[in-house]
Amino acid sequence: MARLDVTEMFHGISFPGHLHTQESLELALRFPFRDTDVLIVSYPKSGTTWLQEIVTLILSRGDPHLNQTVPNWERAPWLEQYYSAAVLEASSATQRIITSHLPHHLLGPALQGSKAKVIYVYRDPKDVVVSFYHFHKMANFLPDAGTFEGFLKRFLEGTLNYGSWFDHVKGWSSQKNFMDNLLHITYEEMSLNLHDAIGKVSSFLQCPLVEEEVNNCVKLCSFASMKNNNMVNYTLIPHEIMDQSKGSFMRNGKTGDWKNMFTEEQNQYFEIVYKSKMQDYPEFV
Ligand code: PPS
Repeated sequence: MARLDVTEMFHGISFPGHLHTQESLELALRFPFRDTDVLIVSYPKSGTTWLQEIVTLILSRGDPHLNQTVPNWERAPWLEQYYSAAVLEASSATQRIITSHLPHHLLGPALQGSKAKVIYVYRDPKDVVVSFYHFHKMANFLPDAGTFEGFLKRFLEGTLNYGSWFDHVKGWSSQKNFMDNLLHITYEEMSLNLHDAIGKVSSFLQCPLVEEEVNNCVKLCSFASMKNNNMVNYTLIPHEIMDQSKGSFMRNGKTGDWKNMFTEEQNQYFEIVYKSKMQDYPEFV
């Protein structure tokens, strides 16, 4: 499946046609979750791959075999992408790890009544937009990045692929008090203390680890370790699709990198839009 220049519009949100079809998106909305499933949900560039690695390793009790022999998109496929139905059907895992970038208003109904464990990861949106901008430059299945000024405008309008960051975060956050099986975690807390973040995820998954197992996870989930792991750094993807000569998928893995990209005017503009869109969500302001 190439379709590098195709965009699928689905419920008013654009998705890269290289990875999505109308049928795969429709199927995701009707997906029969199992109570044993673990679902990682995020807006792109928020720490998805990191969480895929953390969950894989927790469920393997720190054993590196799976995360170093099976690509992340096979052991934690994106539900809405065209290949996931086949991967999930072939899966023999007792506890499936599934990933999604879909907003809650689309995926929520399929989860209703399910005890699947959902982990929502989010990140400072200023770092998200910078990471997404660099990703657009090397991912040939995404539209041209253009200037950062224009890209930032499209991010704030919610017209980039995968839709509005604001709608995504608000939709999943609004479920905090309604879903027992939902954990929120931030990229920043994983950066600050990976050991404790892994502990938080392992308790949520009811998969307690001994100290040595946690330490193995910490080592294998470090930025340096993941950057060198071909099963997660996307170097298995052909250059025509992801051209890592233009920048690495594992780019710098830092918090606050937006300060190296935003001008003062862009920061002010961002703050104004952010405050107006998030005013009813005091935990974010
Ligand atoms: S995607 O395309 O949506 O799956 O991208 P996603 O995985 O959500 O986000 C990619 C960014 O996460 C960074 N990353 C990490 N940071 C710190 N530590 C570890 N272990 C790690 N793994 C991935 C990755 O470098 C991208 O961020 P930027 O800011 O571009 O470096």
